[in-house]
Amino acid sequence: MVGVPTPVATPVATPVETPVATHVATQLLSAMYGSLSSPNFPEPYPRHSALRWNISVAPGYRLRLYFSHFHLEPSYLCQYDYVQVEADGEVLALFCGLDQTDTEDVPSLKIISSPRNSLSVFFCSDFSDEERYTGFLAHYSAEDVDECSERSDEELVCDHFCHNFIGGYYCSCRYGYLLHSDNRTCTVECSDGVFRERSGVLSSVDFPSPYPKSSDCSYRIEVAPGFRLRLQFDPRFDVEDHPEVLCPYDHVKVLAGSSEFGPFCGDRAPPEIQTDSNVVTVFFHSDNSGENAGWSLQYTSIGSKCPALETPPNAMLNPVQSEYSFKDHVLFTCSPGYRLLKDGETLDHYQLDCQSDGSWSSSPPLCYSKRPDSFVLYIYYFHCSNLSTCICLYSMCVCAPACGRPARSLPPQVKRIVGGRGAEPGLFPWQVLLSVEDLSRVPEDRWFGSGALLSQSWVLTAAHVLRSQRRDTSVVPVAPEHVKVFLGLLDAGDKRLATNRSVQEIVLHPNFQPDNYNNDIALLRLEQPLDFTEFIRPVCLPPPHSPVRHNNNYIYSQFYLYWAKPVRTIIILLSL
Ligand SMILES: [Ca+2]
Ligand SMILES: [Ca+2]
Ligand SMILES: [Ca+2]
Repeated sequence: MVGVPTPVATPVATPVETPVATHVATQLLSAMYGSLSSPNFPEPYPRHSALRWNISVAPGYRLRLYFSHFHLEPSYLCQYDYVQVEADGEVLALFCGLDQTDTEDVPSLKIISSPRNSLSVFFCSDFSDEERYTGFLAHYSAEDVDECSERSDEELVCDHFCHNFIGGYYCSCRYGYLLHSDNRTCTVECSDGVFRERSGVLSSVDFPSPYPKSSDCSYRIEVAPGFRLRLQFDPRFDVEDHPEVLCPYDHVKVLAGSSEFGPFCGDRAPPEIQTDSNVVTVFFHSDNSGENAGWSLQYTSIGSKCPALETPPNAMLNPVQSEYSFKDHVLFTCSPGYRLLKDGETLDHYQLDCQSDGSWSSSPPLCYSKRPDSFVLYIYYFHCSNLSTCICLYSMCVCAPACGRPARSLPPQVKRIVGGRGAEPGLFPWQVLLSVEDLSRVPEDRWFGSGALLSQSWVLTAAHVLRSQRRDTSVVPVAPEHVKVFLGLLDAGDKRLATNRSVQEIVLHPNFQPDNYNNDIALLRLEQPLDFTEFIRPVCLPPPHSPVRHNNNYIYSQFYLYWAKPVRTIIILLSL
């Protein structure tokens, strides 16, 4: 073994060719000790001799050889007679003659040690002898190799503890480790357990002490759906690497959904990893060598954010936060004097949950006055984008172009109420022309009215426009099929370029009084929804609770619509 103190300093010897035409008698020796000698010993050895002893014992031993007698014909560089000791194809010693010279060696008291468990001795005599030479007598014995005190290459024989015994050795590991199947390295069981807390720390085993070898660890982090995991490595990062090849020995890998990060190795911590997943697996592989400190990381999870909530009129929400994320709840209650309405039911309170996908579990409820003639459906607006507005009717919300915005800005001389002045296209994109035509009556009923577009399907108009003409004061709407709606129209005399729609449903205010025009308000539902264009856009409803001038007093308006579930009718009330 390399580095073993050998009891003999073997001179550099040139392997000697076996004499030509001489038969080599080979003897195999496998006993743990024994002796060998030149032919006829102690009598002079014969000429033309060639003998080989191959000594081989069990692994875990090495062989020691020493000569108790040595008497061979001397010759320059041992060209005549000699003894050569070999092991593993290497010449360990070449001996000849009677005494040590500058060019020849004799065994004297030297002990030759084999590197491993075999040794070969070769004796050769040439065709002549000047004198009588008595040859040699040598002895060998097997001795244990202390593997624990010797190193193979740079590595210790055993990763943790080494136990030498005669003929072998074995390794054991510190508590908590397992001996790898290589019987040398100590590995760990590191793949069980799931991290379920919303944040935590995980690291290589024993961090920052060197991590175990020959290990494949996987760490699973699993938080509730709706959370996204973020990993931040400790700057003390040390995973065995290679200057040219990417992480061939040890590496960290992160798997998050379908995304993979890494492999990471070296002495620089990977950058922060923001995943889109609530389940992350960190894999760590180590090979059977090296001493590196390892890695540690902190993980955190962030819930999906829900859009900002606007408090509906007369409602209170709790808790009020600047932002809400997954698992947050908001409780709605109504101010005194108001009832909470949700999905057609009257409730004391209503809870919205911020869901895993970043949406609210429902639209906010409504609070309406306990007065019996109060509104039923409330159209409210909240921010959708810079260019559009979200309009919710009951719990159905759509993003629509922002209401009340002309396609072009109004010229300064034009007032909101235009007195006989021609308007440009797009200045009043919510303006609707209603054409009522009942040919079944005698005389035929035919008239025009105007309305304001509220949404893709709803038009606000006056009840007297859609009331069937009667002699009495009864209020009956005209048949929807007798009404035609024109939109994006500039000139009432030329409807060719206008968009038109049939009517599906007409709703007159139930308290419309034709004699004095009280509650002169009606709604009309289009058969097919509209696509908003430059010339077709909705008007704004008065925001709830905005001051409205009425009889020279400012009062608050409430303008609500409700899609009442069981009867599918729309009731509108403008309470002033
Ligand atoms: Ca000789
Ligand atoms: Ca041993
Ligand atoms: Ca390694």
